Amino acid sequence: MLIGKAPEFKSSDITPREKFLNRRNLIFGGLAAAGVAYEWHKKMPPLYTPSVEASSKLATVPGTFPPVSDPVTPQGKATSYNNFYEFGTDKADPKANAGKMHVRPWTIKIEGLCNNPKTVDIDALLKFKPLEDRTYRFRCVEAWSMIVPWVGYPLAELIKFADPKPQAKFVEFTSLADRSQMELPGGFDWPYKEGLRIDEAMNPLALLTFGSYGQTLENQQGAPVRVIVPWKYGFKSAKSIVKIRFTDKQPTTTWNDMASNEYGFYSNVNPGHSHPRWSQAHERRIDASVFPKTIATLPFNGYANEVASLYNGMDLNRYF
Ligand SMILES: Nc1nc2c(c(=O)[nH]1)N[C@H]1C(S)=C(S)[C@@H](COP(=O)(O)O)O[C@H]1N2
Ligand SMILES: [Mo]
Repeated sequence: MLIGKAPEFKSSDITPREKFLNRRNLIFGGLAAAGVAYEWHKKMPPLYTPSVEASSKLATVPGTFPPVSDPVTPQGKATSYNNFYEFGTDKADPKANAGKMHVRPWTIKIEGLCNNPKTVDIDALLKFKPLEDRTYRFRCVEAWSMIVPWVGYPLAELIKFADPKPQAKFVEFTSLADRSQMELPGGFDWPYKEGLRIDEAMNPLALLTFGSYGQTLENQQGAPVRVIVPWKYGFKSAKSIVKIRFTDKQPTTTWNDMASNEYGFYSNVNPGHSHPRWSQAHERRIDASVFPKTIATLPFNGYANEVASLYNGMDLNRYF
């Protein structure tokens, strides 16, 4: 299978960091001025290097979305304290280990109950719609939070392109699982899977995300493409996606499958509904320089105006 599989890793594929950065700056200077920087992949040979070296600027257009007044979490913090269990269960593991992952070439398979099933190349996907800067609150189920300027376009655009059939009610996301590039620790049923109801996925806040802080995602953040669903606990935001499938049944998802009493399918941020082992009423900001360090958690992570109507008539204690 071709999906998400990169060619064999050869040491000759590695571009020395200095050389690469210089070349990038050269190409970039001209392109950025012309406003076509997001097409940079076209101009460059494929590079199979760790993301720290491959991370590049992404040109964005102004978008409209609810502003966040809290200070943005420093980039170094948001990219060194991560959950990406494929690379290990410690918060420092993803940064230490995800450099091994090849993010080019990369394809995303669109399948299931849709009229336009297709395998799409990541660079085509990246250029499909203008990229926006979207600064979002992000709240992990483990009660920490950060504020990150993500770069992407609404997931709704990809769903419209896929053109789901009327029977399709859910969309399932599958992450890469490749033992040659990842640890894939035991005790999990890899690949990592997540899912949303289609109307949730179509909400303008749900972002198909290619970057953060104006640059392509670091591997540990889920390069080359992930989902960001800011009103839900972090685990709903699947990383390094290789497949999107439309289905009429609620898909099984990694954490819900592991412990359905602890991690619901919906997992909307809800300060009133405790996790069986801890309260969800507060969150610790991973940015140590902000005060206070612990703040009250908001319903739907502060996005109630935008998303609460999706759940009208639902008992959110039952469908947590
Ligand atoms: N494929 C995959 N996606 C994943 C995870 C993971 O382990 N594997 N962890 C989730 C969890 S629990 C959180 S909190 C966020 C973390 O995103 P961040 O590292 O960019 O903060 O990614 C989510 N997406
Ligand atoms: Mo999380």
